[in-house]
Amino acid sequence: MFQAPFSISIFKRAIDHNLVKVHIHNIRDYTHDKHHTVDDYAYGGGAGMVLKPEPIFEAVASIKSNIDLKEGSGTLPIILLTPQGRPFSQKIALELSKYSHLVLICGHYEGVDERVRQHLATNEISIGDYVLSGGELAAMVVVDAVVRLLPGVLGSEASALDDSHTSGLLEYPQYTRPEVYRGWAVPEVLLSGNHAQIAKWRRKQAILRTLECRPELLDKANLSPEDRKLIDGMKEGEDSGISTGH
Ligand code: 4H7
Repeated sequence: MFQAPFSISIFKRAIDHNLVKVHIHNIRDYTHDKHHTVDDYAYGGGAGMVLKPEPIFEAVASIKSNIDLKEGSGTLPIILLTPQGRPFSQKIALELSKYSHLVLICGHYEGVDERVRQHLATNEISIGDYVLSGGELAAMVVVDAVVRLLPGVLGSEASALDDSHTSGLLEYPQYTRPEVYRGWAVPEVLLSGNHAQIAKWRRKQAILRTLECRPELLDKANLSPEDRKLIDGMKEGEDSGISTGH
């Protein structure tokens, strides 16, 4: 399940250039019985199976023993992907990108013994308020968001800083050729070559879009007094032109 995403595009480049290493561990390899049992019935009854603590604790212990944490790099986050975790965000991605190593634990199809949560995991993260059949996709989402923040992974360092959610705003609209498609023209200003005007237009569009689609983001966004003025102007008039077409 992890092979495909990690073998293409940005990941492949990052891994090939030794900017990051991704190791996949199967908790079945940390069992001692003939059938490599990783789950068992839930105490108290009920339909679902529960992942046993031993293989997960042993897997993490083995992984830890192979990690050489450099002086000062401090702790090793052991992250459990779970619906009850801290809601994942760009801010958390940025925090995680500072660590030399991360361990992510994925429950698969079933729940995880509570002792893993309480005594092994150092963090719990949820990628959103929905249920997944396993933690793998959630782990890949977290790894993708973190890896693209690592130095050298994106083509230019500027790209990650420009991202939606880094600034606290949504991204401005983008256009490429043709100049007119089915009668829909690219905004004039983008063809003008006036970079100051273009930057201003983009800032305004990012704010408009955020106001329209995710107004709650504006409260936390890093905005200049000029931006604030712009927003107050947009909020006032009914015909402020707020429409992003959604
Ligand atoms: C840990 C505990 C993450 C992992 C329970 C994981 C959503 C998210 C999982 C579960 C996840 C998220 C077991 C809960 C199967 C759901 C049907 C894996 N789901 N599961 N149950 N939002 N599922 O980040």
